[in-house]
Amino acid sequence: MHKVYLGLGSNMGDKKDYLDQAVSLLKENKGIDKVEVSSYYATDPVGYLDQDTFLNIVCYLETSLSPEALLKVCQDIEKELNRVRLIRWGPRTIDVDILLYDHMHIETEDLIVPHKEMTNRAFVLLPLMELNQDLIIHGIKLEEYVKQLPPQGVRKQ
Ligand code: A4P
Ligand code: MG
Repeated sequence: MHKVYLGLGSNMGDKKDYLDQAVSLLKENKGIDKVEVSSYYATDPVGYLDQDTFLNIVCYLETSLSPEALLKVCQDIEKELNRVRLIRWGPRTIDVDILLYDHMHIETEDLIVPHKEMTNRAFVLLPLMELNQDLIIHGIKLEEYVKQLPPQGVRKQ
């Protein structure tokens, strides 16, 4: 079984419901064994700022799926929940990103793992800390990244 962390975010409509539906779809998947979910975090938008507050969570999975197959599962969930993507970093019903997959480093056209922005983003690192404080990313402890984060609007719900 592979140990995987996913980052989920929503900032349109009933955000909590979109996140919960995405978690249910992950739990229903035959290739996914165990799903643990962080608290919900209300977070100020990063990147494209003129948009509504996000609700973010991180999920821990144990899965037999390959990284590519898991990416397809994430993208199918986005499709099923009718994600509308008009602006890069813009509003979305649901975004499901692969953050970490075992200790693998992947760099293909479709998939970069660890997720390329995760170490700069409080809305990813704080829920991730909640699930596993001992993670090491690019040889650096998760808590070291957290210590160096600029103050960002991230409120545990
Ligand atoms: N891709 C590459 N690596 C990965 C990966 N590890 N996981 C590729 C998932 N996908 C990966 O992503 C574009 C392409 O990235 C995909 O085709 C996939 O093959 P996308 O999700 O289709 O497009 P996007 O979401 O508009 O772009 P991107 O770069 O994924 O955006 P981010 O980085 O996810 O940023 N602020 C707050 N507070 N909370 C948020 O959740 N999210 C974003 C989106 C911006 N600001 C935010 C939040
Ligand atoms: Mg994405």
